[in-house]
Amino acid sequence: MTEDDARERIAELRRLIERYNHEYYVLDQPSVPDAEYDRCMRELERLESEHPELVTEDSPTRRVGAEPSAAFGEVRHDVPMLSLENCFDEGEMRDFDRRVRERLGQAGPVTYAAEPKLDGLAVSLRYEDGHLVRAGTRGDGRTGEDVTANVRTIDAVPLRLRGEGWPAVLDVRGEVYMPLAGFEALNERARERGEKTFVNPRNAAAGSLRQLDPQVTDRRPLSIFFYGVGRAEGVDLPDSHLEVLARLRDWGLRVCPERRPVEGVNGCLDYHAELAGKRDSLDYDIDGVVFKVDSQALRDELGFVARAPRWAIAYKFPAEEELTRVEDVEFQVGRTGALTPVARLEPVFVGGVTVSNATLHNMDEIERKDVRIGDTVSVRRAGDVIPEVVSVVRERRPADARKVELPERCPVCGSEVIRPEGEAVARCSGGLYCPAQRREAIKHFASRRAMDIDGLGDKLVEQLVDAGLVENLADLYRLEAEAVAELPRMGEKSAHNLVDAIDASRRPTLGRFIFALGIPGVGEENAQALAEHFGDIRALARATRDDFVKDRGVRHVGPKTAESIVGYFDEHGLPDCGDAELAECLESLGIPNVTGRVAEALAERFDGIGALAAAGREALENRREVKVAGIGEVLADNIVRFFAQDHNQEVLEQLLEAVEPQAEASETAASDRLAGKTYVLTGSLERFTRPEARERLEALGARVTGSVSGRTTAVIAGADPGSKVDKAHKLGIEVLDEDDLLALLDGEAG
Ligand code: I6G
Repeated sequence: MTEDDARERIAELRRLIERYNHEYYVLDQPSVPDAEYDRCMRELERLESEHPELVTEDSPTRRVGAEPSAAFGEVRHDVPMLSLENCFDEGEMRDFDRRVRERLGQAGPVTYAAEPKLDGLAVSLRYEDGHLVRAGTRGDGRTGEDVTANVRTIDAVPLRLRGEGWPAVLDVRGEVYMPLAGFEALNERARERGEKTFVNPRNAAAGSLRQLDPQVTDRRPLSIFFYGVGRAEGVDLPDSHLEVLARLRDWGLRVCPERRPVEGVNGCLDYHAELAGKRDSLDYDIDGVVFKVDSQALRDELGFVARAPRWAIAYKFPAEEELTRVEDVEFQVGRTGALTPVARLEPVFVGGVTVSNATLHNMDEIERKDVRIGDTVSVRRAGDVIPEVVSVVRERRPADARKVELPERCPVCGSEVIRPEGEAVARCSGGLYCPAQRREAIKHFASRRAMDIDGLGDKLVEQLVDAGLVENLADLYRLEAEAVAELPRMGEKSAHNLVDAIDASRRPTLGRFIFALGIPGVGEENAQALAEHFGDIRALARATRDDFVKDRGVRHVGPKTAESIVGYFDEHGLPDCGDAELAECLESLGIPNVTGRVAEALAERFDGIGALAAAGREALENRREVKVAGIGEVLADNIVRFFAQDHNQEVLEQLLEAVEPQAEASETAASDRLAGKTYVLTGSLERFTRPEARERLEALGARVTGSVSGRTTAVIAGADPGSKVDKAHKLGIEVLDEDDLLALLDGEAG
């Protein structure tokens, strides 16, 4: 490519990229997929690196240009960045409007321009001859910090103005903010890396813009809305503020799509109410609405008072964050047994209501935020969201502030509280017994995919529990129609129907029954695997951890270490350890991979060097054998713990007096057309969930198992099937797809 060709192509690519940016950020209407944008960007980067003499400051590739600096320089605002008068209720809003009309001598309604007030950071950008030359924060209104290098990294900020007719010098004002989705993602990443999270999007935006290294800012998801002009040289702007904003948009400057003219104070109040309702669905935090007299001529008449214009006001929403004191921390038990710490607060008015409780989520959060009883904390309540403690004001911590301790016993039922290692959530182990979990346990038990008790929905379960007719699962089978008929909105017929439906559920498949018990973490597939493996509920209830997972070999000895140990003895024979302890001796031999902790583990396991030398690789290599498909350590612990609870055993025994789980396919099979056939389901199906497919096959008498063996009739594979299909191919077993499955169920194949 000649230099001229490169110049032409570079110019074309820059135009394209600027257009795509404009369509994406300003018009909200991208015309090409992201991949095409990326492709253009890469091509431009390549051409510019081949032709460095053609690089310009405002090329889209140069957003992150500057080196990190030691401090921010200063920016003087020729036209000061003013502040806004605030108001907080309808009365104050009406006062503002009255003052405006009185000053203007206008009896009729004034036209206002309404815009959301973003909770971000005010900035002023200067464009000279259409090029971005400078960006500063508000600072004290006259002098701010020079954040040009950082603002250039914000993709929504054009480095060059578009279109035509822009002023030779344009100072344009806007609010830099962090979209909520980007904020969540940023915090999620920080959490994953164990780094500090940002308290709210505003702090995140401010922290991101005030980075001395623009590369850091570049990685932060910032955006901007422009809301006004400070100075425009050489161009007459329209009289209407909203028309000015339309101009800004034409020049490629992003303006808020929620902006709108409103008539008089009633129009303002309607808009304010409307936006308050919309607030939670916006992708950015707002803290109120700004109303401005739309006409510049009228604004000029009104003028300024102190440092605020008389023609504008910010009508704030109730604050969503306030400070208060943590009086105590209590633990609530949720329907799944999870213990949630709740801060009891000195009542505080926040987000439009008085808040006296706020969630602390879990023990990890308490530790991360270091919340103590007695602390002054910032509490946030946004929209309908549950109030939460956001952060602690450490300077105000009293000397007698107390740490929060996780209780050892469930505050509701007194059962042991368990918090598996490495998990944030602590749970009550009371399961079927704990009143806090009872309702949900019963709802789950009755549900369609569990015992499938017709007509026993969530509402009815609530009624039965509230009336004291059902306290545990077994009570369902003791219900009498006469008592049920007494419930509100329940006639005799419905009561009989319910009792009949409960009766009809007395012979579930073992898999459904296990699933219905609601053992933490045991879903339908696991329940089925357990049913197939144990064949009997009492055998499952008696199982120990070793029946699910078994550790073989020696701790810390992986395959490589096992191999080097065996290799060492093959090569060197039996060394003489003398009087040395086995661990010490092993460590001194210099066997590759045998570190101190490996030597300790080997010494614990073997009586002497002779026994170790005689051990084969099998006896050394540490492997965790999972005996039931899908049941790893955590689930195994959950299962053993569930059945170890006296009260769960008691309910189970009572249940088994009424219910007879069936180890094989359900006796209610609609036909036995597929009797004797065994299928394995794998991958994701489009038209069924796996449990549904299993149910349909079982209804025709087929067995559905979790692993492929010589007895498998066929493997039915959906998308992304994994190793089961490979195994089927190896064993020469037929593999069917979803269409084949449909044909099978419809009776067209077998
Ligand atoms: O801080 C501000 C946020 C939003 C503003 C503002 C605004 O309009 C939507 N408008 C003015 C005139 C000022 N500050 C001074």
